[in-house]
Amino acid sequence: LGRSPQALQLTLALIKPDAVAHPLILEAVHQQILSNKFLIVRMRELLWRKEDCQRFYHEHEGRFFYQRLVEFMASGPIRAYILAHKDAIQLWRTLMGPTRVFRARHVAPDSIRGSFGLTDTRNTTHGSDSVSSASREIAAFFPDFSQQRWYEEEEPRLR
Ligand code: RTP
Ligand code: MG
Repeated sequence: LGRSPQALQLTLALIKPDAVAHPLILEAVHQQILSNKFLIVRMRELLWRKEDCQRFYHEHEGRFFYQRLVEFMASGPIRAYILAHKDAIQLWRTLMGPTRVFRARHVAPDSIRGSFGLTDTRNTTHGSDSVSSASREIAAFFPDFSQQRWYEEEEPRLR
């Protein structure tokens, strides 16, 4: 059964340590979430251990930036959100802008990374890149949250 075109989708958004450390940037990113009418389904702040980062970024193991990425993500508190919206995954990634800061500043200067990104690694936010990664990442950060129950019971009421 296909899902209706208005259906809400869940995504995982992270505000990375560079942005959580700066109150004005943290607030600006949070305001982007609100002004784009995302529903904040869950939110928490946490400090990752290096092993958590290694697991989360497993797919990048061996890349030249892996070590600094893992160290950066464990360097201070991060904020995790489960966000709901129509096409939430794509919408959040569009709002973030390109990964690389030079590109973000030129191609999407008003995007979150274009506005606040410091370097290619310290780039303010993360967003799930597919339905399957959203599901895996939501489960990693919010193990008590039942996505199936949300889609079956909450989504039809909120739509
Ligand atoms: P993300 O997973 O964080 O949403 O970002 P993405 O898909 O746009 O980027 P990806 O290629 O998956 O890389 C994951 C994170 O690794 C860091 N990175 N540093 N050249 C570098 O120094 C570099 N390249 C990537 C970034 O923090 C990126 O978000
Ligand atoms: Mg990625």
